[in-house]
Amino acid sequence: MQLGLVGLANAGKTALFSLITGDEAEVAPYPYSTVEPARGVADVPDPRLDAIADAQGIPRRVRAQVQVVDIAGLAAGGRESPGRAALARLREMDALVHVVRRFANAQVPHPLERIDPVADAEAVDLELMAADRELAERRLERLTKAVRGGDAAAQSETAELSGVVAGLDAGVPARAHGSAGGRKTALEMGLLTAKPVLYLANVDEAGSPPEGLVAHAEAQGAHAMALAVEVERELAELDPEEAAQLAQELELGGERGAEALVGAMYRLRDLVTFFTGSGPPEARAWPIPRGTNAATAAGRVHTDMERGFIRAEVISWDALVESGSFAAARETAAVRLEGKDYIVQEGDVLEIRFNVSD
Ligand SMILES: Nc1nc2c(ncn2[C@@H]2O[C@H](COP(=O)(O)OP(=O)(O)O)[C@@H](O)[C@H]2O)c(=O)[nH]1
Ligand SMILES: [Mg+2]
Repeated sequence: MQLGLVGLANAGKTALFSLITGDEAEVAPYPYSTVEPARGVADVPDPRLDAIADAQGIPRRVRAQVQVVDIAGLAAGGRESPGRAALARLREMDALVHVVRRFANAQVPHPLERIDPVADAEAVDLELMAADRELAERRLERLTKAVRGGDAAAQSETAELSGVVAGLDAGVPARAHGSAGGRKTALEMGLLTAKPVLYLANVDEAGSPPEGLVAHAEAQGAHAMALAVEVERELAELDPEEAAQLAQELELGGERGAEALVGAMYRLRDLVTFFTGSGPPEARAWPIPRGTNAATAAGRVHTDMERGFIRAEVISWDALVESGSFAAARETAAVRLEGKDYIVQEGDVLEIRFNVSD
């Protein structure tokens, strides 16, 4: 999964990038402190994976990963339109995190000299919608010839896309478009406002996202969360125990930092996690779309496993931890045998039986 960070200058995108990837990128109070897009990888923390590995004495744990891209040159705040290169990179993303400033800091200039999360979110969304409109218009133009020639697919795409464009003109992001067909067309052609988005209010200290921002997100079927990025960055410097204690004093809550963000992204993309690791050498977490069957899930691990899929031994992670080992769980009949059509559930541990003869 590739996650793109968007937002006004100085909203805290690069700060968030370093927090979740652990990479030190240049965080500075200037517009365009980000010159080149920074790419990083965020490990998805998952205590269940550690529990599975600990219970069975498995030394190696492989966490799921999310690619994060901090893209420069986008949405200067209405004074300049976003660069083409930045837009093209954004189109490759699976989902967006829209960072909105909610922190007060006189040393950090705001490009529009205000602290107004909703207005900021709207300003950036407007630019993204304008960019989408341009791309959609170009696509429609390219379709005209085929439409006149009677090409049915081109005709239906044109109808769907025209609807999306009319919505954009009325200030409706493609993800909030009324027709499912239109949303699908928009997503497939990489329209930015069709992508799943998480609005992240970058706050001074613990708190909820501003109500207005929550409403702005919900109007599009999206979500909003709050994160004190700078505080989290300071906590990340401390050793885990100190950090946990300080977090408690600051009332930052249970889910924090990268964990909170990644958790929200998983809910946004409707992903579930299954595990492999019925014994050494490694236990591994695998994110898949909810509703994926066992054969397709096996294919994530190895194409041979899907091709030669026979069946899967399945146990929920907590039952496995309780049993202490896959072998013990088999004896108590806690392990089920499932076929290729079994829908993999959140927290399942899978041992895949497969056979490829050639
Ligand atoms: N007080 C405060 N300052 C922040 C916070 N997040 C970022 N900053 C500061 O704001 C400035 C710009 O942040 P940066 O991540 O470079 O913004 P970007 O332009 O969106 O990438 C930096 O000086 C950060 O230290 C925050 O939560 N609180
Ligand atoms: Mg930056």
